[in-house]
Amino acid sequence: MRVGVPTEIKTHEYRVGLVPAAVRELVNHGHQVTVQSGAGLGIGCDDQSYRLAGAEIAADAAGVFATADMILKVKEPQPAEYGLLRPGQVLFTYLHLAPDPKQTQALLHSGCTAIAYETVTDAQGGLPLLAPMSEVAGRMAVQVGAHCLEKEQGGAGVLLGGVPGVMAGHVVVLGGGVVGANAARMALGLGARVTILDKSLSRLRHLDEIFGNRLMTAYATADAIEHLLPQADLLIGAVLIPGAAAPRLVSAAGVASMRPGSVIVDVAIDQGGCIATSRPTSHAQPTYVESGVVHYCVTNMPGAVARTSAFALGHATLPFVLALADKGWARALAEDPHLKAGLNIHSGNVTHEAVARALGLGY
Ligand code: PYR
Repeated sequence: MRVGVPTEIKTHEYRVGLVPAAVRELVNHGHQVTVQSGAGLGIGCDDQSYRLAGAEIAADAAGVFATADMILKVKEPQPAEYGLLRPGQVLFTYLHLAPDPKQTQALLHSGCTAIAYETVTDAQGGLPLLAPMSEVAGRMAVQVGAHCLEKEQGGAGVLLGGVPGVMAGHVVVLGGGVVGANAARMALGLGARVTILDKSLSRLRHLDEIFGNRLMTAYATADAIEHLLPQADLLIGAVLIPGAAAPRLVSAAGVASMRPGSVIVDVAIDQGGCIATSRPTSHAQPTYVESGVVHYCVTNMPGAVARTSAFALGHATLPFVLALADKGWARALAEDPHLKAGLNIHSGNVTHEAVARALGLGY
């Protein structure tokens, strides 16, 4: 199979769809890989490292898309890329279609077969291709949230870890999945007070066992959320319903009840956000202030730590990439229901139920 890897063009996105070690695996399996010149520079991998792994280098994106049977990317195609996709071509990348009707229409129109990393499943009920980036985003949420709490960033001037004689800051995490657990780990590591909310008691029990009584857990009712908002220095939105739009857990009035200079990091923004006042931002301008609260809602948070993220993502995608290349997409999906769960668009139709429902389309 001919596999193509274009340079990512979303604002300040430096990750790349294949690292050189993965190229080598594909080439060893008898596949041809074409990488756009400079695609790996953001993670410290130059064209020569891809050549040594067996890739051909194309001068531009058109040269990659024109010949590839399968395109491997990180982020959803940008408008400049829509016209480069063609009928029958496989696109394997993050898509996040639920809040994005414009991209959905473009992919339907292209005739491509689009498989979304974020809806591929595993036998444990997890999302193996989202998990590594959820780990990154959860850990980063505390790092960026701590930075936003500084006065220069519009924050209240709170040090999350506190100092002897001054109480530590309070981090409230909505959702105890992969993002939430990683955020809690980082916040506890900094010495913050941390409360995590979830609707699953078994998940709360699990988190309690892992973190012990340094972590406060709360069952996620509207009452509990309303009670905690005025106490939070940093609120982290970490909820996910696979493929679907994120549920709105905090209203505009809830945000207004937070203290001036407190901070929201809405990691769920990729799926539309779980806080009413969240709207997508980019690494170029990551924050805005609404109701006195600093909002950080970057849709590709892991792109800021591109090297760590590209390698972590690459380790997770490689077995699926090899299956798609070795067997062809139809047989690979037929033999693996978990990979099949990634199919979002085929032959001009939305093929994932939760995505179709979120977009108000028939399924
Ligand atoms: C990202 O890492 O950017 C995702 O879309 C999950």
